[in-house]
Amino acid sequence: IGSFFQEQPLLKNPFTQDALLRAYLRRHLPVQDVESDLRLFGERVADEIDDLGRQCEVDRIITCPAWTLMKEISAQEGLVAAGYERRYGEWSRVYQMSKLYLYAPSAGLYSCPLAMTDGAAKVIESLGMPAREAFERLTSRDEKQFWTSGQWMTERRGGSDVANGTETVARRQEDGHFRLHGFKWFTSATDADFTLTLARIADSRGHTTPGSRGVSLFCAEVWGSDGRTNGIQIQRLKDKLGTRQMPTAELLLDGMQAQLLSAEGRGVASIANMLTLTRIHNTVSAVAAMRRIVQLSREYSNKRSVFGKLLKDHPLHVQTLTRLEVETRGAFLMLMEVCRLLGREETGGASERESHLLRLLTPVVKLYTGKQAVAVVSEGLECFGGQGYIEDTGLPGMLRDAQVLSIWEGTTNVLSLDVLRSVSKSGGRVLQAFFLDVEVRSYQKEDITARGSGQGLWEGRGLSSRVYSALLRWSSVRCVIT
Ligand code: MFK
Ligand code: FAD
Repeated sequence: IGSFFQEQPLLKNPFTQDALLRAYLRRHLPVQDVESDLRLFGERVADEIDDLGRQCEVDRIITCPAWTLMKEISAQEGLVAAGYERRYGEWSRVYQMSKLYLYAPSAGLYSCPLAMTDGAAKVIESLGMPAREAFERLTSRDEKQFWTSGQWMTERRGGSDVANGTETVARRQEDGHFRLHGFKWFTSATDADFTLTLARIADSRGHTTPGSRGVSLFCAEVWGSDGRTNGIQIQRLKDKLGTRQMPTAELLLDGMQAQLLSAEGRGVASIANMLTLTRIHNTVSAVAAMRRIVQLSREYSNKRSVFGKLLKDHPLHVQTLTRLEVETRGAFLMLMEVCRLLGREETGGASERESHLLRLLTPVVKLYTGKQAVAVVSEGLECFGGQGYIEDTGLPGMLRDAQVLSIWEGTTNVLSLDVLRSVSKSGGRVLQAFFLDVEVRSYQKEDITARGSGQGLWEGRGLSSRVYSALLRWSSVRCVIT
Protein backbone atom coordinates (compact mmCIF):
# COMPACT_ATOMS: atom_id res chain seq x y z
CA ILE A 1 0.00 0.00 0.00
CA GLY A 2 1.00 3.69 -0.21
CA SER A 3 2.21 6.19 2.40
CA PHE A 4 0.53 7.27 5.66
CA PHE A 5 1.14 10.06 8.16
CA GLN A 6 -0.30 7.88 10.92
CA GLU A 7 1.43 4.63 11.76
CA GLN A 8 0.83 2.70 8.63
CA PRO A 9 -0.90 -0.69 8.34
CA LEU A 10 1.60 -3.16 7.01
CA LEU A 11 0.89 -5.56 4.22
CA LYS A 12 2.00 -8.84 5.76
CA ASN A 13 2.16 -12.17 3.97
CA PRO A 14 -1.44 -12.40 2.66
CA PHE A 15 -1.33 -16.19 2.84
CA THR A 16 -0.27 -16.53 6.47
CA GLN A 17 -2.74 -13.74 7.31
CA ASP A 18 -5.65 -15.54 5.69
CA ALA A 19 -6.98 -18.06 8.18
CA LEU A 20 -9.91 -18.99 5.95
CA LEU A 21 -7.81 -19.75 2.88
CA ARG A 22 -5.38 -21.83 4.95
CA ALA A 23 -8.19 -23.70 6.68
CA TYR A 24 -9.94 -24.35 3.36
CA LEU A 25 -6.78 -25.75 1.78
CA ARG A 26 -5.87 -27.77 4.87
CA ARG A 27 -9.24 -29.41 4.63
CA HIS A 28 -9.48 -29.94 0.87
CA LEU A 29 -5.95 -29.88 -0.51
CA PRO A 30 -3.64 -30.84 2.35
CA VAL A 31 -0.49 -31.00 0.25
CA GLN A 32 2.78 -29.74 1.72
CA ASP A 33 3.98 -28.43 -1.68
CA VAL A 34 0.88 -26.26 -2.05
CA GLU A 35 1.21 -24.86 1.46
CA SER A 36 4.92 -24.08 0.96
CA ASP A 37 4.39 -22.59 -2.49
CA LEU A 38 1.59 -20.29 -1.34
CA ARG A 39 3.53 -19.29 1.78
CA LEU A 40 6.56 -18.34 -0.32
CA PHE A 41 4.40 -16.63 -2.92
CA GLY A 42 2.61 -14.71 -0.15
CA GLU A 43 6.01 -13.41 0.99
CA ARG A 44 6.83 -12.42 -2.57
CA VAL A 45 3.49 -10.59 -2.87
CA ALA A 46 4.17 -8.61 0.32
CA ASP A 47 7.90 -7.95 -0.27
CA GLU A 48 8.13 -7.49 -4.04
CA ILE A 49 4.92 -7.67 -6.06
CA ASP A 50 2.84 -5.14 -4.10
CA ASP A 51 5.42 -2.43 -4.73
CA LEU A 52 5.60 -3.30 -8.43
CA GLY A 53 1.80 -3.12 -8.63
CA ARG A 54 1.88 0.50 -7.54
CA GLN A 55 4.53 1.35 -10.12
CA CYS A 56 2.44 0.11 -13.04
CA GLU A 57 1.58 3.13 -15.13
CA VAL A 58 1.06 3.55 -18.82
CA ASP A 59 1.63 6.30 -21.30
CA ARG A 60 0.42 5.59 -24.81
CA ILE A 61 1.15 1.90 -25.08
CA ILE A 62 4.52 2.16 -23.49
CA THR A 63 4.21 0.15 -20.32
CA CYS A 64 6.41 0.61 -17.28
CA PRO A 65 9.15 -1.89 -16.34
CA ALA A 66 7.00 -3.13 -13.44
CA TRP A 67 4.30 -4.22 -15.91
CA THR A 68 6.92 -6.21 -17.85
CA LEU A 69 8.16 -7.77 -14.62
CA MET A 70 4.59 -8.77 -13.76
CA LYS A 71 4.49 -10.76 -16.97
CA GLU A 72 7.69 -12.57 -16.02
CA ILE A 73 6.47 -13.27 -12.49
CA SER A 74 3.18 -14.60 -13.90
CA ALA A 75 5.06 -17.10 -16.06
CA GLN A 76 7.54 -18.11 -13.35
CA GLU A 77 4.77 -18.65 -10.82
CA GLY A 78 2.65 -20.58 -13.32
CA LEU A 79 -0.37 -18.35 -12.72
CA VAL A 80 -2.01 -19.61 -15.93
CA ALA A 81 0.04 -22.80 -16.39
CA ALA A 82 -1.13 -24.29 -13.07
CA GLY A 83 -4.68 -24.56 -14.43
CA TYR A 84 -3.53 -26.75 -17.34
CA GLU A 85 -0.69 -28.79 -15.83
CA ARG A 86 -3.33 -30.26 -13.50
CA ARG A 87 -0.66 -31.33 -11.03
CA TYR A 88 -3.26 -31.53 -8.26
CA GLY A 89 -5.89 -33.28 -10.36
CA GLU A 90 -9.37 -31.95 -9.74
CA TRP A 91 -7.99 -29.49 -7.16
CA SER A 92 -5.69 -27.80 -9.67
CA ARG A 93 -8.05 -24.90 -10.27
CA VAL A 94 -8.46 -24.36 -6.52
CA TYR A 95 -4.67 -24.21 -6.26
CA GLN A 96 -4.28 -21.86 -9.25
CA MET A 97 -7.08 -19.54 -8.13
CA SER A 98 -5.74 -19.49 -4.53
CA LYS A 99 -2.48 -18.23 -5.94
CA LEU A 100 -4.22 -15.62 -8.11
CA TYR A 101 -6.26 -14.57 -5.08
CA LEU A 102 -3.04 -13.74 -3.24
CA TYR A 103 -1.65 -12.00 -6.33
CA ALA A 104 -4.57 -9.91 -7.65
CA PRO A 105 -4.72 -7.03 -5.12
CA SER A 106 -0.97 -6.42 -5.46
CA ALA A 107 -0.65 -7.07 -9.17
CA GLY A 108 -1.37 -3.63 -10.64
CA LEU A 109 -4.22 -5.17 -12.65
CA TYR A 110 -1.96 -7.78 -14.23
CA SER A 111 -4.75 -10.13 -13.14
CA CYS A 112 -6.67 -8.78 -16.16
CA PRO A 113 -4.38 -10.07 -18.94
CA LEU A 114 -3.98 -13.32 -17.01
CA ALA A 115 -7.76 -13.79 -16.92
CA MET A 116 -7.99 -13.35 -20.67
CA THR A 117 -4.95 -15.55 -21.26
CA ASP A 118 -6.52 -18.33 -19.22
CA GLY A 119 -9.80 -17.85 -21.10
CA ALA A 120 -8.07 -18.03 -24.49
CA ALA A 121 -6.20 -21.22 -23.51
CA LYS A 122 -9.48 -22.73 -22.36
CA VAL A 123 -11.19 -21.94 -25.66
CA ILE A 124 -8.33 -23.41 -27.70
CA GLU A 125 -8.32 -26.54 -25.54
CA SER A 126 -12.10 -26.92 -25.74
CA LEU A 127 -12.02 -26.61 -29.55
CA GLY A 128 -9.49 -29.46 -29.86
CA MET A 129 -6.26 -27.41 -30.07
CA PRO A 130 -6.69 -25.62 -33.43
CA ALA A 131 -3.84 -23.28 -32.34
CA ARG A 132 -1.48 -25.59 -30.45
CA GLU A 133 1.59 -23.35 -30.53
CA ALA A 134 -0.38 -20.45 -29.12
CA PHE A 135 -1.83 -22.72 -26.41
CA GLU A 136 1.65 -23.80 -25.40
CA ARG A 137 2.80 -20.21 -25.11
CA LEU A 138 -0.29 -19.07 -23.21
CA THR A 139 0.25 -21.84 -20.65
CA SER A 140 4.05 -21.64 -20.49
CA ARG A 141 6.12 -21.16 -17.34
CA ASP A 142 9.04 -19.92 -19.42
CA GLU A 143 8.96 -16.13 -19.33
CA LYS A 144 10.56 -15.90 -22.78
CA GLN A 145 7.91 -18.14 -24.32
CA PHE A 146 4.92 -16.90 -22.32
CA TRP A 147 2.23 -15.01 -24.22
CA THR A 148 -0.72 -13.06 -22.90
CA SER A 149 -4.00 -12.82 -24.76
CA GLY A 150 -6.57 -10.10 -25.30
CA GLN A 151 -10.34 -10.61 -25.62
CA TRP A 152 -11.65 -8.20 -28.23
CA MET A 153 -15.41 -8.56 -28.23
CA THR A 154 -16.94 -5.16 -27.59
CA GLU A 155 -17.72 -2.87 -30.52
CA ARG A 156 -19.38 0.55 -30.61
CA ARG A 157 -22.82 -0.89 -31.32
CA GLY A 158 -22.67 -3.55 -28.66
CA GLY A 159 -20.75 -4.85 -25.69
CA SER A 160 -23.59 -6.84 -24.10
CA ASP A 161 -25.30 -7.49 -27.42
CA VAL A 162 -22.23 -8.82 -29.20
CA ALA A 163 -24.28 -10.92 -31.61
CA ASN A 164 -26.00 -7.91 -33.16
CA GLY A 165 -23.32 -5.32 -32.43
CA THR A 166 -20.39 -6.98 -34.22
CA GLU A 167 -19.60 -5.11 -37.43
CA THR A 168 -16.06 -6.36 -38.02
CA VAL A 169 -15.81 -8.19 -41.33
CA ALA A 170 -13.47 -11.12 -42.06
CA ARG A 171 -12.29 -11.60 -45.65
CA ARG A 172 -10.97 -15.03 -46.59
CA GLN A 173 -7.49 -15.16 -48.15
CA GLU A 174 -6.23 -17.72 -50.61
CA ASP A 175 -3.99 -19.34 -47.97
CA GLY A 176 -7.02 -20.04 -45.75
CA HIS A 177 -6.31 -17.18 -43.34
CA PHE A 178 -8.58 -14.15 -42.97
CA ARG A 179 -8.07 -10.40 -42.97
CA LEU A 180 -10.19 -8.56 -40.40
CA HIS A 181 -11.53 -5.02 -40.87
CA GLY A 182 -13.45 -3.27 -38.10
CA PHE A 183 -13.35 -1.27 -34.91
CA LYS A 184 -12.92 -2.75 -31.44
CA TRP A 185 -14.21 -0.26 -28.90
CA PHE A 186 -12.71 -1.64 -25.67
CA THR A 187 -9.54 -3.75 -25.63
CA SER A 188 -7.81 -4.11 -22.28
CA ALA A 189 -4.16 -4.90 -21.69
CA THR A 190 -3.66 -4.04 -25.34
CA ASP A 191 0.04 -4.83 -25.17
CA ALA A 192 -0.95 -8.54 -25.38
CA ASP A 193 0.91 -10.88 -27.72
CA PHE A 194 -2.20 -12.62 -28.98
CA THR A 195 -5.94 -12.15 -29.02
CA LEU A 196 -9.29 -13.81 -29.57
CA THR A 197 -11.87 -11.74 -31.40
CA LEU A 198 -15.19 -11.94 -33.24
CA ALA A 199 -16.04 -11.04 -36.83
CA ARG A 200 -18.52 -11.77 -39.61
CA ILE A 201 -17.20 -13.74 -42.56
CA ALA A 202 -18.00 -12.04 -45.88
CA ASP A 203 -19.05 -14.21 -48.81
CA SER A 204 -17.60 -13.79 -52.31
CA ARG A 205 -19.93 -10.82 -52.89
CA GLY A 206 -18.90 -9.18 -49.63
CA HIS A 207 -22.21 -9.96 -47.89
CA THR A 208 -22.39 -11.04 -44.25
CA THR A 209 -25.05 -12.84 -42.20
CA PRO A 210 -26.71 -10.72 -39.49
CA GLY A 211 -27.25 -11.79 -35.87
CA SER A 212 -25.56 -14.50 -33.86
CA ARG A 213 -25.39 -16.97 -36.78
CA GLY A 214 -23.11 -14.58 -38.66
CA VAL A 215 -20.48 -14.24 -35.94
CA SER A 216 -17.33 -16.40 -35.95
CA LEU A 217 -14.39 -16.63 -33.55
CA PHE A 218 -10.85 -15.80 -34.64
CA CYS A 219 -7.42 -15.69 -33.08
CA ALA A 220 -4.50 -13.52 -34.11
CA GLU A 221 -1.02 -12.49 -33.12
CA VAL A 222 -1.00 -8.80 -32.24
CA TRP A 223 2.59 -8.07 -33.32
CA GLY A 224 4.55 -9.07 -36.39
CA SER A 225 8.14 -10.35 -36.21
CA ASP A 226 9.30 -6.83 -37.22
CA GLY A 227 7.78 -5.44 -34.00
CA ARG A 228 4.97 -3.67 -35.88
CA THR A 229 1.31 -4.39 -35.24
CA ASN A 230 -0.51 -6.97 -37.30
CA GLY A 231 -2.73 -4.59 -39.31
CA ILE A 232 -3.94 -2.79 -36.17
CA GLN A 233 -4.09 0.94 -35.51
CA ILE A 234 -4.30 2.13 -31.93
CA GLN A 235 -6.87 4.93 -32.16
CA ARG A 236 -7.11 6.12 -28.59
CA LEU A 237 -6.41 5.12 -25.02
CA LYS A 238 -9.47 5.21 -22.77
CA ASP A 239 -9.40 7.77 -19.97
CA LYS A 240 -10.83 5.59 -17.20
CA LEU A 241 -12.24 5.95 -13.68
CA GLY A 242 -9.99 3.11 -12.52
CA THR A 243 -7.88 0.22 -13.84
CA ARG A 244 -5.41 2.94 -14.82
CA GLN A 245 -2.47 0.62 -14.31
CA MET A 246 -3.19 -1.03 -17.64
CA PRO A 247 -3.93 0.27 -21.11
CA THR A 248 -7.43 -0.03 -22.54
CA ALA A 249 -7.57 1.07 -26.15
CA GLU A 250 -9.86 1.58 -29.10
CA LEU A 251 -8.45 -0.35 -32.04
CA LEU A 252 -9.00 -0.10 -35.75
CA LEU A 253 -8.47 -3.50 -37.36
CA ASP A 254 -7.19 -2.62 -40.79
CA GLY A 255 -6.52 -5.96 -42.41
CA MET A 256 -5.39 -7.88 -39.31
CA GLN A 257 -4.36 -11.38 -40.36
CA ALA A 258 -6.29 -13.93 -38.31
CA GLN A 259 -7.04 -17.64 -38.05
CA LEU A 260 -10.60 -18.94 -37.84
CA LEU A 261 -10.97 -20.87 -34.57
CA SER A 262 -14.62 -21.82 -34.33
CA ALA A 263 -16.99 -23.32 -36.84
CA GLU A 264 -18.42 -20.56 -39.03
CA GLY A 265 -21.30 -18.80 -37.28
CA ARG A 266 -20.47 -20.34 -33.89
CA GLY A 267 -18.46 -17.41 -32.56
CA VAL A 268 -20.70 -16.42 -29.66
CA ALA A 269 -21.23 -19.97 -28.42
CA SER A 270 -17.50 -20.74 -28.79
CA ILE A 271 -16.32 -17.71 -26.85
CA ALA A 272 -18.62 -18.70 -23.98
CA ASN A 273 -15.84 -20.91 -22.56
CA MET A 274 -13.65 -17.83 -22.34
CA LEU A 275 -16.43 -15.97 -20.55
CA THR A 276 -16.76 -18.76 -17.98
CA LEU A 277 -13.07 -18.49 -17.14
CA THR A 278 -12.83 -14.70 -17.15
CA ARG A 279 -15.96 -14.44 -14.99
CA ILE A 280 -14.37 -16.76 -12.44
CA HIS A 281 -11.19 -14.65 -12.56
CA ASN A 282 -13.35 -11.57 -12.07
CA THR A 283 -14.72 -13.20 -8.93
CA VAL A 284 -11.20 -13.98 -7.72
CA SER A 285 -10.30 -10.30 -8.10
CA ALA A 286 -13.50 -9.18 -6.36
CA VAL A 287 -13.07 -11.49 -3.36
CA ALA A 288 -9.36 -10.77 -3.16
CA ALA A 289 -10.05 -7.02 -3.05
CA MET A 290 -12.51 -7.61 -0.19
CA ARG A 291 -10.01 -9.76 1.68
CA ARG A 292 -7.21 -7.23 1.21
CA ILE A 293 -9.22 -4.26 2.51
CA VAL A 294 -10.41 -6.31 5.48
CA GLN A 295 -6.84 -7.39 6.28
CA LEU A 296 -5.58 -3.81 6.09
CA SER A 297 -8.50 -2.40 8.09
CA ARG A 298 -7.97 -5.00 10.76
CA GLU A 299 -4.24 -4.24 10.85
CA TYR A 300 -4.97 -0.52 11.13
CA SER A 301 -7.37 -1.13 14.00
CA ASN A 302 -4.41 -2.43 16.00
CA LYS A 303 -2.51 0.81 15.41
CA ARG A 304 -4.87 3.77 15.28
CA SER A 305 -5.88 5.14 18.65
CA VAL A 306 -9.07 7.23 19.00
CA PHE A 307 -10.84 8.45 22.13
CA GLY A 308 -8.13 6.96 24.30
CA LYS A 309 -7.99 3.43 22.93
CA LEU A 310 -7.15 1.48 19.83
CA LEU A 311 -9.83 1.08 17.17
CA LYS A 312 -9.85 -2.66 17.81
CA ASP A 313 -11.13 -1.98 21.32
CA HIS A 314 -14.18 -0.03 20.15
CA PRO A 315 -17.07 -2.52 19.89
CA LEU A 316 -18.85 -0.51 17.20
CA HIS A 317 -15.77 -0.50 14.97
CA VAL A 318 -15.30 -4.21 15.59
CA GLN A 319 -18.91 -4.76 14.52
CA THR A 320 -18.18 -2.99 11.23
CA LEU A 321 -15.07 -5.12 10.67
CA THR A 322 -17.01 -8.25 11.54
CA ARG A 323 -19.69 -7.50 8.96
CA LEU A 324 -17.01 -7.02 6.32
CA GLU A 325 -15.35 -10.26 7.38
CA VAL A 326 -18.58 -12.26 7.16
CA GLU A 327 -19.36 -10.86 3.70
CA THR A 328 -15.85 -11.68 2.55
CA ARG A 329 -16.01 -15.22 3.93
CA GLY A 330 -19.33 -15.93 2.22
CA ALA A 331 -17.96 -14.69 -1.09
CA PHE A 332 -14.73 -16.66 -0.66
CA LEU A 333 -16.55 -19.95 -0.03
CA MET A 334 -18.81 -19.43 -3.01
CA LEU A 335 -15.77 -18.67 -5.19
CA MET A 336 -13.91 -21.75 -4.03
CA GLU A 337 -16.93 -23.92 -4.68
CA VAL A 338 -17.04 -22.70 -8.27
CA CYS A 339 -13.28 -23.32 -8.67
CA ARG A 340 -13.69 -26.81 -7.23
CA LEU A 341 -16.51 -27.57 -9.68
CA LEU A 342 -14.45 -26.22 -12.59
CA GLY A 343 -11.53 -28.43 -11.61
CA ARG A 344 -13.78 -31.48 -11.39
CA GLU A 345 -15.33 -30.78 -14.76
CA GLU A 346 -11.95 -30.30 -16.43
CA THR A 347 -10.57 -33.56 -15.07
CA GLY A 348 -13.63 -35.58 -16.03
CA GLY A 349 -14.81 -36.10 -12.44
CA ALA A 350 -17.88 -33.88 -12.41
CA SER A 351 -21.30 -35.47 -12.19
CA GLU A 352 -24.11 -34.07 -14.33
CA ARG A 353 -25.39 -32.26 -11.24
CA GLU A 354 -22.01 -30.64 -10.66
CA SER A 355 -21.77 -29.46 -14.27
CA HIS A 356 -25.21 -27.89 -13.94
CA LEU A 357 -24.14 -26.21 -10.72
CA LEU A 358 -21.03 -24.80 -12.36
CA ARG A 359 -23.09 -23.37 -15.19
CA LEU A 360 -25.59 -21.79 -12.80
CA LEU A 361 -23.20 -20.49 -10.17
CA THR A 362 -20.64 -18.88 -12.49
CA PRO A 363 -22.83 -15.88 -13.47
CA VAL A 364 -24.37 -15.73 -9.97
CA VAL A 365 -21.04 -15.50 -8.18
CA LYS A 366 -19.65 -13.00 -10.70
CA LEU A 367 -22.62 -10.67 -10.49
CA TYR A 368 -22.89 -10.89 -6.72
CA THR A 369 -19.23 -10.42 -5.84
CA GLY A 370 -18.85 -7.63 -8.42
CA LYS A 371 -21.40 -5.61 -6.45
CA GLN A 372 -20.16 -6.71 -3.03
CA ALA A 373 -16.58 -5.77 -3.79
CA VAL A 374 -17.64 -2.14 -4.26
CA ALA A 375 -19.67 -2.16 -1.03
CA VAL A 376 -16.98 -3.88 1.04
CA VAL A 377 -14.07 -1.84 -0.31
CA SER A 378 -16.06 1.38 0.19
CA GLU A 379 -16.84 0.49 3.83
CA GLY A 380 -13.25 -0.63 4.22
CA LEU A 381 -11.97 2.81 3.14
CA GLU A 382 -14.16 4.38 5.80
CA CYS A 383 -12.36 2.27 8.42
CA PHE A 384 -9.31 4.46 7.75
CA GLY A 385 -11.27 7.68 8.26
CA GLY A 386 -10.01 10.56 6.12
CA GLN A 387 -6.90 8.64 5.21
CA GLY A 388 -9.07 6.22 3.25
CA TYR A 389 -9.87 9.06 0.84
CA ILE A 390 -6.30 10.20 0.30
CA GLU A 391 -4.41 9.05 -2.76
CA ASP A 392 -1.03 8.78 -0.97
CA THR A 393 -2.30 5.76 0.93
CA GLY A 394 -3.00 3.81 -2.26
CA LEU A 395 -6.48 3.00 -0.90
CA PRO A 396 -8.75 5.08 -3.21
CA GLY A 397 -7.48 3.15 -6.24
CA MET A 398 -8.93 0.00 -4.72
CA LEU A 399 -12.40 1.50 -4.84
CA ARG A 400 -11.99 2.79 -8.39
CA ASP A 401 -10.70 -0.58 -9.54
CA ALA A 402 -13.56 -2.43 -7.82
CA GLN A 403 -16.17 -0.43 -9.75
CA VAL A 404 -15.31 -2.10 -13.04
CA LEU A 405 -15.91 -5.60 -11.70
CA SER A 406 -19.67 -5.35 -12.18
CA ILE A 407 -19.37 -3.85 -15.67
CA TRP A 408 -16.85 -5.82 -17.67
CA GLU A 409 -17.27 -9.52 -18.39
CA GLY A 410 -21.02 -8.92 -18.47
CA THR A 411 -22.98 -6.34 -16.46
CA THR A 412 -25.13 -7.43 -13.53
CA ASN A 413 -28.37 -7.48 -15.50
CA VAL A 414 -26.81 -9.26 -18.45
CA LEU A 415 -25.55 -11.93 -16.07
CA SER A 416 -28.95 -12.15 -14.40
CA LEU A 417 -30.31 -12.95 -17.87
CA ASP A 418 -27.51 -15.50 -18.28
CA VAL A 419 -28.85 -17.22 -15.14
CA LEU A 420 -32.24 -17.40 -16.85
CA ARG A 421 -30.55 -18.70 -20.02
CA SER A 422 -28.92 -21.48 -18.02
CA VAL A 423 -32.28 -22.38 -16.47
CA SER A 424 -34.17 -22.44 -19.76
CA LYS A 425 -31.45 -24.21 -21.79
CA SER A 426 -31.17 -26.97 -19.19
CA GLY A 427 -34.95 -27.38 -18.90
CA GLY A 428 -34.69 -26.28 -15.26
CA ARG A 429 -32.08 -28.91 -14.36
CA VAL A 430 -29.57 -26.32 -13.11
CA LEU A 431 -32.12 -25.33 -10.46
CA GLN A 432 -32.84 -28.94 -9.52
CA ALA A 433 -29.09 -29.41 -9.11
CA PHE A 434 -28.90 -26.34 -6.93
CA PHE A 435 -31.74 -27.31 -4.61
CA LEU A 436 -30.47 -30.87 -4.36
CA ASP A 437 -27.06 -29.52 -3.41
CA VAL A 438 -28.57 -27.34 -0.69
CA GLU A 439 -30.58 -30.32 0.59
CA VAL A 440 -27.55 -32.63 0.66
CA ARG A 441 -25.51 -30.04 2.50
CA SER A 442 -28.16 -29.43 5.11
CA TYR A 443 -28.51 -33.22 5.66
CA GLN A 444 -24.78 -33.50 6.12
CA LYS A 445 -25.01 -30.53 8.50
CA GLU A 446 -21.77 -29.46 6.96
CA ASP A 447 -19.95 -27.02 9.17
CA ILE A 448 -17.81 -24.81 7.01
CA THR A 449 -16.47 -22.85 9.89
CA ALA A 450 -12.85 -22.02 9.40
CA ARG A 451 -10.93 -21.79 12.62
CA GLY A 452 -7.37 -20.80 13.10
CA SER A 453 -7.33 -17.06 13.58
CA GLY A 454 -7.56 -17.62 17.33
CA GLN A 455 -10.36 -15.06 17.61
CA GLY A 456 -13.99 -16.13 17.73
CA LEU A 457 -14.81 -12.77 16.23
CA TRP A 458 -13.60 -13.81 12.79
CA GLU A 459 -15.49 -17.08 12.60
CA GLY A 460 -18.32 -17.57 10.12
CA ARG A 461 -20.59 -20.56 10.60
CA GLY A 462 -22.66 -22.63 8.20
CA LEU A 463 -22.78 -19.97 5.54
CA SER A 464 -22.87 -22.12 2.46
CA SER A 465 -26.55 -22.89 2.01
CA ARG A 466 -27.63 -19.47 3.25
CA VAL A 467 -25.23 -17.71 0.93
CA TYR A 468 -26.34 -19.85 -1.98
CA SER A 469 -30.02 -19.17 -1.34
CA ALA A 470 -29.42 -15.47 -0.91
CA LEU A 471 -27.44 -15.24 -4.13
CA LEU A 472 -30.00 -17.10 -6.13
CA ARG A 473 -32.92 -15.19 -4.65
CA TRP A 474 -31.16 -11.93 -5.32
CA SER A 475 -30.41 -12.90 -8.87
CA SER A 476 -33.95 -14.15 -9.52
CA VAL A 477 -35.43 -10.96 -8.14
CA ARG A 478 -33.29 -8.96 -10.53
CA CYS A 479 -34.39 -11.18 -13.43
CA VAL A 480 -38.05 -10.70 -12.53
CA ILE A 481 -37.59 -6.94 -12.30
CA THR A 482 -35.79 -6.97 -15.66
C1 MFK B 1 -9.64 -9.11 -13.37
C2 MFK B 1 -10.39 -10.24 -13.83
C3 MFK B 1 -11.19 -10.13 -15.08
C4 MFK B 1 -10.49 -9.33 -16.07
C5 MFK B 1 -10.90 -9.43 -17.52
C6 MFK B 1 -11.14 -8.09 -18.01
C7 MFK B 1 -10.80 -7.77 -19.41
C8 MFK B 1 -11.87 -8.05 -20.39
C9 MFK B 1 -13.06 -7.20 -20.17
C10 MFK B 1 -14.28 -7.55 -20.98
O1 MFK B 1 -15.29 -7.02 -20.60
S1 MFK B 1 -14.27 -8.61 -22.32
C11 MFK B 1 -15.95 -8.57 -22.95
C12 MFK B 1 -16.93 -9.28 -22.09
N1 MFK B 1 -18.20 -9.30 -22.77
C13 MFK B 1 -19.24 -9.93 -22.26
O2 MFK B 1 -19.20 -10.49 -21.19
C14 MFK B 1 -20.47 -9.96 -23.14
C15 MFK B 1 -21.76 -9.77 -22.36
N2 MFK B 1 -22.85 -10.37 -23.12
C16 MFK B 1 -23.25 -11.66 -22.90
O3 MFK B 1 -22.72 -12.31 -21.99
C17 MFK B 1 -24.32 -12.23 -23.77
O4 MFK B 1 -25.10 -13.05 -22.97
C18 MFK B 1 -23.69 -13.07 -24.94
C19 MFK B 1 -23.01 -12.13 -25.91
C20 MFK B 1 -22.68 -14.10 -24.44
C21 MFK B 1 -24.79 -13.86 -25.65
O5 MFK B 1 -25.86 -13.06 -26.00
P1 MFK B 1 -26.96 -13.60 -27.09
O6 MFK B 1 -26.49 -13.32 -28.45
O7 MFK B 1 -28.30 -13.05 -26.72
O8 MFK B 1 -26.89 -15.15 -26.80
P2 MFK B 1 -27.77 -16.41 -27.17
O9 MFK B 1 -28.32 -16.31 -28.57
O10 MFK B 1 -28.74 -16.69 -26.07
O11 MFK B 1 -26.64 -17.55 -27.13
C22 MFK B 1 -25.75 -17.80 -28.19
C23 MFK B 1 -25.03 -19.12 -27.85
O12 MFK B 1 -24.06 -18.87 -26.80
C24 MFK B 1 -25.98 -20.17 -27.30
O13 MFK B 1 -25.46 -21.44 -27.68
P3 MFK B 1 -26.19 -22.31 -28.83
O14 MFK B 1 -26.03 -21.51 -30.09
O15 MFK B 1 -25.42 -23.58 -28.84
O16 MFK B 1 -27.62 -22.45 -28.42
C25 MFK B 1 -25.83 -20.00 -25.80
O17 MFK B 1 -26.17 -21.17 -25.09
C26 MFK B 1 -24.34 -19.74 -25.70
N3 MFK B 1 -24.03 -19.04 -24.46
C27 MFK B 1 -24.32 -17.74 -24.15
N4 MFK B 1 -23.86 -17.46 -22.93
C28 MFK B 1 -23.30 -18.60 -22.45
C29 MFK B 1 -23.41 -19.61 -23.43
N5 MFK B 1 -22.92 -20.83 -23.25
C30 MFK B 1 -22.33 -21.10 -22.07
N6 MFK B 1 -22.19 -20.18 -21.09
C31 MFK B 1 -22.66 -18.93 -21.24
N7 MFK B 1 -22.50 -18.05 -20.27
P1 FAD C 1 -24.49 -1.80 -22.94
O1 FAD C 1 -24.66 -3.17 -23.44
O2 FAD C 1 -24.92 -0.67 -23.80
O3 FAD C 1 -25.22 -1.70 -21.52
C1 FAD C 1 -25.78 -0.48 -20.98
C2 FAD C 1 -26.75 -0.86 -19.85
O4 FAD C 1 -27.79 -1.65 -20.40
C3 FAD C 1 -26.11 -1.71 -18.76
O5 FAD C 1 -26.59 -1.29 -17.50
C4 FAD C 1 -26.63 -3.11 -19.03
O6 FAD C 1 -26.77 -3.89 -17.84
C5 FAD C 1 -27.97 -2.82 -19.64
N1 FAD C 1 -28.44 -3.89 -20.52
C6 FAD C 1 -27.85 -4.37 -21.64
N2 FAD C 1 -28.58 -5.36 -22.16
C7 FAD C 1 -29.66 -5.50 -21.37
C8 FAD C 1 -30.80 -6.35 -21.40
N3 FAD C 1 -30.96 -7.28 -22.35
N4 FAD C 1 -31.72 -6.21 -20.42
C9 FAD C 1 -31.55 -5.29 -19.44
N5 FAD C 1 -30.51 -4.46 -19.37
C10 FAD C 1 -29.57 -4.57 -20.33
N6 FAD C 1 -14.63 -5.42 -23.78
C11 FAD C 1 -13.89 -6.27 -24.51
O7 FAD C 1 -14.41 -6.92 -25.40
N7 FAD C 1 -12.57 -6.45 -24.26
C12 FAD C 1 -11.94 -5.78 -23.27
O8 FAD C 1 -10.74 -5.99 -23.07
C13 FAD C 1 -12.68 -4.84 -22.49
N8 FAD C 1 -12.09 -4.12 -21.53
C14 FAD C 1 -12.83 -3.22 -20.82
C15 FAD C 1 -12.19 -2.43 -19.88
C16 FAD C 1 -12.91 -1.49 -19.17
C17 FAD C 1 -12.19 -0.64 -18.17
C18 FAD C 1 -14.31 -1.34 -19.38
C19 FAD C 1 -15.10 -0.35 -18.60
C20 FAD C 1 -14.94 -2.13 -20.30
C21 FAD C 1 -14.22 -3.06 -21.05
N9 FAD C 1 -14.81 -3.83 -22.04
C22 FAD C 1 -14.06 -4.71 -22.78
C23 FAD C 1 -16.19 -3.60 -22.42
C24 FAD C 1 -17.22 -4.23 -21.50
O9 FAD C 1 -17.21 -5.63 -21.60
C25 FAD C 1 -18.57 -3.66 -21.91
O10 FAD C 1 -18.54 -2.29 -21.65
C26 FAD C 1 -19.71 -4.33 -21.16
O11 FAD C 1 -19.83 -5.69 -21.55
C27 FAD C 1 -21.04 -3.61 -21.37
O12 FAD C 1 -21.28 -3.40 -22.73
P2 FAD C 1 -21.68 -1.93 -23.29
O13 FAD C 1 -20.62 -0.99 -22.82
O14 FAD C 1 -21.96 -2.02 -24.72
O15 FAD C 1 -22.98 -1.56 -22.48
